[in-house]
Amino acid sequence: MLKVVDSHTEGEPTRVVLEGGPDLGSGPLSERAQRLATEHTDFYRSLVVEPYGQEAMVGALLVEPTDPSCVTGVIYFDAAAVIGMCGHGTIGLAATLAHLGKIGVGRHRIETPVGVVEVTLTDCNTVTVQNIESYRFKQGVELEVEGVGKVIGDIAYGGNWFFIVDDSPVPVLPSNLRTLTEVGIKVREHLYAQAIEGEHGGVIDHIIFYGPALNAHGHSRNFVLCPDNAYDRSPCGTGSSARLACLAADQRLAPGEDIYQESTIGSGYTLSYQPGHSGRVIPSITGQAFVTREANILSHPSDPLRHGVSL
Ligand code: PYC
Repeated sequence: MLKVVDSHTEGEPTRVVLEGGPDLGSGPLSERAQRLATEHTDFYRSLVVEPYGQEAMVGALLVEPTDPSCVTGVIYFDAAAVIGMCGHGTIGLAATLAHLGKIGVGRHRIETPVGVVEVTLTDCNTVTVQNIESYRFKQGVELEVEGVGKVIGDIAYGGNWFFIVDDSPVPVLPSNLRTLTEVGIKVREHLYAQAIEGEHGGVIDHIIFYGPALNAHGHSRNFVLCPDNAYDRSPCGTGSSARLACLAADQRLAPGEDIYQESTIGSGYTLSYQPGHSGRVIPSITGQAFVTREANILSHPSDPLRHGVSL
């Protein structure tokens, strides 16, 4: 039996696995994440897809940290991949740990496979994540995508790899969700077909399109395609980190300056950065999460759909 706590961060769901996960051994979290990805695919997938999970859900498996100054270690995954870091998931995790009485208002460190991040809990729902150092790898990469046309974007890292298109080929509006998703998938397939990668062969499995904000205080609105082809209901913490690195590199945003990033559904994050090493940035992402469910997941050996619906 698995003990989980579900939450949503600005509309994007997170499922924290407290107990009952597979034994991933000890050692660096990056190695344990690799073990989860290769040896326990059915386990992690089943938690975030129907009938046991839900669309867009990201899982957060709690593990023992190697760094004793951290309140926990965590490995994030969606239905298609184990991912390096997750911004909305970390906000959801902090709200979950507060709900369980494991952390209080103040600053706490959390270990992920890509490094230690810091969370500041302002109240039981409001969390600021100070993410790992983020950077732009390539600027103005021009693609000719079949059925879409010319698409120009930056390749940037914020804990995951992103292709960031400032000038969305499709208006970023909820009414265009289906088209945004289809075009995002085509862009990602084009990157794969052309072997266009992040640094050291990093797989670019997230695509972001930007358009004008719909609210007066918004900086811009984004659409984020995740590895499992679901779109992020929040503005994506790691994607926003990667974008901050691009804005900083282009001198379009000063250190310490706040912007409000709208998501596709109209929720949002307050974002800013401080300079990091070698032109990188240290992003801050502030948003709210609400715990929605405490549950025991029962997996029935006789249930043919216990590993999830797979079409
Ligand atoms: O918030 O970083 C994020 C994220 C990644 C995938 C879904 N959300």
